[in-house]
Amino acid sequence: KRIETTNEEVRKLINIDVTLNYAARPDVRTKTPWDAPIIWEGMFDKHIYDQMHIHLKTNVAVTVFAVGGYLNVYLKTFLTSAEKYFMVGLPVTYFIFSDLPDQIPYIELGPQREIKIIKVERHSRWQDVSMMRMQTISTLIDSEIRHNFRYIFCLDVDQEFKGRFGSEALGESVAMFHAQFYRAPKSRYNYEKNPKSKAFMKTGDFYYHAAVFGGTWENVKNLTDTCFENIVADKVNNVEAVWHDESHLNKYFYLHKPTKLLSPEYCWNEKFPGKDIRIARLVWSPKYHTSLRT
Ligand code: 2GW
Ligand code: MN
Repeated sequence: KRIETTNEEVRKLINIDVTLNYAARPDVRTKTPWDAPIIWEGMFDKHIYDQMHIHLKTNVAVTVFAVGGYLNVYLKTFLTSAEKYFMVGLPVTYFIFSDLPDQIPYIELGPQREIKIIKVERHSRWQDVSMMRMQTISTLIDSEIRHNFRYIFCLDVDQEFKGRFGSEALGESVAMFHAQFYRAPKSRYNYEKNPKSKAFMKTGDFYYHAAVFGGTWENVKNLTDTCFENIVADKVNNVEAVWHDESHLNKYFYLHKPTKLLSPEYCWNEKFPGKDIRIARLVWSPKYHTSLRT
């Protein structure tokens, strides 16, 4: 088990992000107005990041939900591709939440990598499957992650890794640009427009994708608790944000600025024209809505 205080101090002393080369990508936005880096291919030295994180004994918890039909359709591709590209060289534990734990496929894992399976109930509404993840993740942080891990990434299962998604993506509080909106005017963002919802916002910084978020366990704990409280308050008031947990996540990141942003390389839709995208690291898997959303 790691010693939290020591690691905390080390983390503050060594800020690897000072090695980022912002000038390497004059073609895209590489910093937010509050000076958080936006990570693009060409800006970072992967060896510096990996060596530093190995030295710091960094480990990463991943949470992923595979409930109902999503288990058979997406989980195997997600896991096998993650083993090839996600935080290779670092200890990673996948926490897989499923209502069908017996049906989770066998996957060969690399050294220092493990899978933990947690049974969850299947909510009858798919909107609740998605939204209730916030509560489930928060509970897992309390019971397990805070004692054993420094970082956590919370990921949708309907995605496939196709390129390095490495330690350069780790940070205190990490948000993901939504591939569909990163070049769009703010007026097109899917912010919640109903003032009765806790997710309501008139303006914001960017539009974030809930398929990828992460950070230190402390920050993700605060995020999942806040989003879940707001989701419950909406239920009490009989309203539901149009984009569910993603609407609440966007409100959270507007009020609590992320310290690192991932360019759309880190969650890309290969059907979009990718003029700025030199490498697709994680891509959206196809949707089968008519058969799965029932
Ligand atoms: C979700 C919607 C419709 C039918 C099924 C499900 C479903 C989702 C399911 O049957 N089983 C399941 O395990 N899930 C989990 O919830 C799974 O991990 C999946 O990746 C995640 C979010 O659902 P998904 O991927 O179908 O939603 P997207 O790709 O449209 O995602 C965005 O919007 C969602 C809210 O509507 C979430 O915020 C999500 O994080 C966003 O990427
Ligand atoms: Mn998804």
